[in-house]
Amino acid sequence: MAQRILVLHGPNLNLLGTREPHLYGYTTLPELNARLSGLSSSLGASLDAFQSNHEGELVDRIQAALLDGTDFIVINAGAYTHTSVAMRDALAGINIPFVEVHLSNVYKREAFRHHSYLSDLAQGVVAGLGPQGYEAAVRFAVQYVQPA
Ligand code: CA2
Repeated sequence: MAQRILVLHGPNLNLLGTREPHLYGYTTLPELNARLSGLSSSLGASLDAFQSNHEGELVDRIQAALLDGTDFIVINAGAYTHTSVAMRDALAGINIPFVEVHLSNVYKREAFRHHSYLSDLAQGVVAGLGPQGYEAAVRFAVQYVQPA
């Protein structure tokens, strides 16, 4: 069975590539998702991507991962990274391994971005590598789920 990877994008990431390119680059969200889908296919895995600006919808999608056979989650929770106990509880509750990704280097930015409610539950954290950070996370996911 092909491994199933879920990529979750939090609030405002639908604006990728259209605003603040100095922080988040020029790649749009559809372009990023297409790139990640192609990468996972080439590695023999399948990928589903979901973006929402609403905390409850993200919690619902995390819970749904329990039922849809998701093996690994790659998540950029956006600003909810720094605020959401609900997303933390959902990820802790489903017990599916995940990597936390940030496009920007949050440690070079405001102090409130230095704390994450997710990091201590994650297999790993990638920050500051732009879209390449997601690619690294997908490669890690495939290897983690099915070691060569
Ligand atoms: O660096 C990241 O990936 C962040 O998760 C992005 C969040 C921010 O709140 C985190 O601290 C770090 C913000 C996402 C906003 O995305 C936009 C993209 C384009 C234009 C405007 C916002």
